[in-house]
Amino acid sequence: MSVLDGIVRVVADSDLDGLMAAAVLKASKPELDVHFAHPALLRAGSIDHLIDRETAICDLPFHEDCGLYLDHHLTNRPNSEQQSVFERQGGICHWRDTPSAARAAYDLMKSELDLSHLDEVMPIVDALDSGGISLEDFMQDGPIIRLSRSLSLSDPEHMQVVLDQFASGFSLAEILQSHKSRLDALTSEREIQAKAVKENTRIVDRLAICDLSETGIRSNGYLVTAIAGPEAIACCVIHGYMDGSIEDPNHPALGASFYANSFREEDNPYDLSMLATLLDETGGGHANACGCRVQPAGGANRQLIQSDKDDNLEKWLNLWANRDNKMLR
Ligand SMILES: [Mn+2]
Repeated sequence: MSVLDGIVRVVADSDLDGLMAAAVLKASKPELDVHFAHPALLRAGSIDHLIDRETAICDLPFHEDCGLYLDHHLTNRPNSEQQSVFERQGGICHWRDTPSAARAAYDLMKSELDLSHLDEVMPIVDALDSGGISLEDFMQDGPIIRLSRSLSLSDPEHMQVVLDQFASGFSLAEILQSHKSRLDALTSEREIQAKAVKENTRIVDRLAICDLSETGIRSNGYLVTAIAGPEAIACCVIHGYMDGSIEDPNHPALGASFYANSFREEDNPYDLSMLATLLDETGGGHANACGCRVQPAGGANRQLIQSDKDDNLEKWLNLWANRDNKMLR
């Protein structure tokens, strides 16, 4: 008996954590068919056709029709009523308060099979997914950090290759070596990102706001907060395109990600997911890392216009201004 009995496919988030969680499952059951997605796609129902009792969902929002649910995001956790209905219908819920979904998958499977080839990479997956990377390691931009940056829905083939390598027992060194030229190119890409972040970031009321919309450049929170410095408690990164779509990885919808500045000495006391869910009911994630799509002002159901971004930003900043009353965890 395995928890994967009856599971034939996996839908996982398209970052290193989602990929590693899927790799852990695929190590146990190599014939699993793995699809990568992102939270907004799942919440919008765009991948409902992939989700039934034969599907495991990893590192993504809960879906009541799946067979195995594996995650660690607080805002994704099914409530006890949802969970008991799900379990009565045969679903397995493995939501754990772990630093990564990969860790939750690893803990679930470790008694079934030998996962020791992943022991070296797991602590780094945990750290990357939970703000545990030191400023020094981040600035170093080592090969694993670059590998994590190389993963994107716009290159699904690369994701499948890396997935298969981790699932089939390759060592971390072999995997990094096999992608050397791709990873080397990401060193210079980061210099371009850093320049764009420097040019487009302002600090308002201790929130670093980095607007990369319409540029095609993306940045994670680590880079923005490293550049903003300790004055910023958190950051808001705006990315994507006003006429973009959540369905198009090369022209994504206008969205915002919120990250705590994990390089500061004090822990962030605020629940940033309140910002991510303030205007977008499909927004969410962790208290320290979350995101949402920019919404039409006034909640209307229409195409975005130029002023919507500023409208959303103003509302986020209003809530942020009251953070000591409204956003403490
Ligand atoms: Mn995760």
